[in-house]
Amino acid sequence: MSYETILYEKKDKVGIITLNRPDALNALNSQVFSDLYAVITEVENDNEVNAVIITGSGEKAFAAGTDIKEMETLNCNGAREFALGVKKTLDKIETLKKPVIAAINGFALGGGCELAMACDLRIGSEKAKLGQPEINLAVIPGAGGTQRLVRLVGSSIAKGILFTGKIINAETSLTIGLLNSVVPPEELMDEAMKTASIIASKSTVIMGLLKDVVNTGRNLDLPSALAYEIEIFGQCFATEDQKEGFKAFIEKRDPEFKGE
Ligand code: DAK
Repeated sequence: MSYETILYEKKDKVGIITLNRPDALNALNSQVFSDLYAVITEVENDNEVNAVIITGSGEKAFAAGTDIKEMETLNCNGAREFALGVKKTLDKIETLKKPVIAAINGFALGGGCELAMACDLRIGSEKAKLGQPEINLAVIPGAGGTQRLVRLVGSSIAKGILFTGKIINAETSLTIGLLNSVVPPEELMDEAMKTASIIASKSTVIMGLLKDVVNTGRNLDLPSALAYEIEIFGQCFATEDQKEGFKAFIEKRDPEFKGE
């Protein structure tokens, strides 16, 4: 299927989504969110895709924010409606049973940073620039920026970023844990593909459970999260892949997972 504002290709069990509005620094308008929702649904139903990379087209930006020109005319109700559409898409990415990697090639600001934070891993080029500059526009982040950022880097550092609206570079983003790794720009997609391929080679059914346990547990108190982990650990033993994984280890061979 083809999409209006994004490009989508499949390579070795990895789905690569490219935000494709380079003239607007890949600003995220409602069509982008709608296209993203549709492509993630396509990935969800595609047994040939085990991991996803999201990146931006052009040399400057992953996404320089939600589309300010589109948002300018919104009233209160319109803003809430827009926010619900955005939330639906970011929730879809976060709850997708397949890991999603943001390959951040440049600006990831506002909604762009929020999109990256809804992904599971964030790999940045040395040119990546991240931030939540909404305060400069006299709005607050509306797509998880006040919540996911706090969970990722802690409330003190998050408040520094949110309250000043300052853009932070790749090195600082790595230091505070907002990025998982940083590589030269020309190596970004290779690095993202390398990580995605490792992930894609694992058992898809167990990977889905693993992502869910981490995400669900983050929203629970520790005793409940640990109890949930034990429950899902038990469920692993009801899968064919668990049996294959253990058998392959004992027989000193590579496992052949079926995702069952
Ligand atoms: N929206 C629309 N167009 C944008 C844009 C954006 N966020 N960012 C850049 N562009 C457009 C510019 O208008 C320009 O278009 P033309 O003038 O050529 O037509 C083109 O992209 C190139 O941008 P610049 O000429 O400005 O490029 P520079 O290299 O000089 O500057 C920059 C790059 C990234 C520093 C600058 O473009 C900039 O400051 N951009 C805005 C960054 C920003 O403030 N981002 C946060 C946006 S607010 C919500 C959900 C989410 C949010 C809020 C609510 N709900 C669900 C309710 C989030 C809000 C945001 O993300």
